[in-house]
Amino acid sequence: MQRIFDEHKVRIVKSLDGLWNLTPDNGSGKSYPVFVPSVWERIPDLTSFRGVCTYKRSVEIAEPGTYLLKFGGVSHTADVYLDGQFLGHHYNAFTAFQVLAENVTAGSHTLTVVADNRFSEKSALHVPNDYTTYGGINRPVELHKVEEAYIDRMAFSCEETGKGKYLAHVSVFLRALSSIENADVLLSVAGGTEKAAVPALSAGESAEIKLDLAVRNVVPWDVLDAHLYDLTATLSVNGQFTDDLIDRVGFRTVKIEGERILLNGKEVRIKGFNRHEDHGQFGMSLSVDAMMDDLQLILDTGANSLRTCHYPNDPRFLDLCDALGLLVWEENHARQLPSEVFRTDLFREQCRVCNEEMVHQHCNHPGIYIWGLLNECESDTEYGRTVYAEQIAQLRALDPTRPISFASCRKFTDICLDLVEVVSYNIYPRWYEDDSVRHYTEKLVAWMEEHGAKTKPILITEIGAGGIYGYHDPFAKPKWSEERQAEILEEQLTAIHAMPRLSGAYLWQFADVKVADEFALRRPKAQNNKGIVDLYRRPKLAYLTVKKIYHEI
Ligand code: ADA
Repeated sequence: MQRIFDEHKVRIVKSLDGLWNLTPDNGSGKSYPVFVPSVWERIPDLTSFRGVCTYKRSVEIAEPGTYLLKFGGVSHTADVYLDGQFLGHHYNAFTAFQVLAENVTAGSHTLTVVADNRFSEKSALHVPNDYTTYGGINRPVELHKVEEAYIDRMAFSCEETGKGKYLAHVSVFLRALSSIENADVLLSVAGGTEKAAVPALSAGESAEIKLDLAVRNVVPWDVLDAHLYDLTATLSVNGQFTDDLIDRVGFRTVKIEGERILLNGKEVRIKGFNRHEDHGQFGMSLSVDAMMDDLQLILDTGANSLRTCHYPNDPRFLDLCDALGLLVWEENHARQLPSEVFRTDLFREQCRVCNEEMVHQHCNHPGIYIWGLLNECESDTEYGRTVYAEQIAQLRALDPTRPISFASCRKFTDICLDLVEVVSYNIYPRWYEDDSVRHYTEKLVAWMEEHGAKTKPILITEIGAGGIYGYHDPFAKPKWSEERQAEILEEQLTAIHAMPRLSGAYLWQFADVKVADEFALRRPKAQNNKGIVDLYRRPKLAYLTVKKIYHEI
């Protein structure tokens, strides 16, 4: 399943997760049984295979007709075929996509997915980086039977109209596969229902049906106090229910008021972690229970928020954050891209698509309170400003209900801070810069105030230090020892959370992650060792340091 709850009761959905056959294009002539979803690096022969693999499985169709094949993610490029017929292409491991198969006969069919995780001139977002681009069908696969028209997605937002009272604004996006008339959409959420007529549509046409729905006696969604409601849209044609879509929403309001971020009118102070989708055993394809294990640890430390560094996350992880009341900074797929990549039309197009998929697919998650973009890219040049402005405008148009920010590393040179509602910086005093945390941060904040951050909230989106699991030296406490990491994090978090001008910080980072070979010389064991737990979630000394401080704040 692509969510932690059923998205359909009317539509017939079948999971295609399970055993597939995988053939790497490496001249070995070998094939392997493989469980989907997973990364192919878990196959011993393919632990470091960067290339093309072909996945195949048979699909039994009982009812002839039209089907959607929905992929939660394929890393990092996919070409999909049914019985050899090309159905569609997608780039980017971190966003979902679907392909349409029409006139499918009853019987057995062969589904083929060609996955490619190579770095090349065709890939501007998946590049050698301080995290790993794995290979494979990394998120769940589903087969959906659709009729003459179907509900493609919904967009939900709400405004508070009184205690426990909200006005829900919902857009239901439909696609017609053949002409329809005499159709309507029935919407229900939190005990309210509303119906709207659907205009006659011809084959291939789409429609956005807007509905407003007043609800009462609603319990708001709040930090660490989650209350979720099923949002259900049902499509009927000629009086017959033909399709539906269920999402889970929370009633909450996010506002920026001067230097403060407000959730339901109360100030938010972030005690967060950066978390990559990476695990020593699962690679980027964590099972939901492994995701929940991470969140149990994160809740245990007293944290209240996660930053999805540096790409859109698995919707099932976002569902868990919604259910646990964890705030999420979700961001598009970009990390410190070199100019020769950043300054290409391919990069701008691949980012544009990623932004649209991220917002369309994730805008209903109540936990997401802010959209981030372009981590540590070129926000200190005129060209960079053009790109930031273009993408901020795109995100604002896609979702006017959430603030936007970007994590800058351009200390004292950034020229884009005026473009966003929340100003954010990644800083590493005591690790990369040997300066006192308080002095370093106060100096930078003073500069920010003069360069676009005045009267805006400021977040520290990264702060941390490295520590190699199991490396101890309590006397010298050299860098990379667990003792030194704990000591630095103590100074960092204590100083940051003693500065009322800041709205909080995201520690870099929750868990160690594997990095690309190109980064290995700067990363012991070819890992980014700044986690408070290692690849396998074994806690370092710093874990207890963070837990003590987060519970005291
Ligand atoms: C940057 C980057 C992170 C990570 C970090 C580090 O801030 O945004 O992805 O690479 O540096 O560990 O140095």
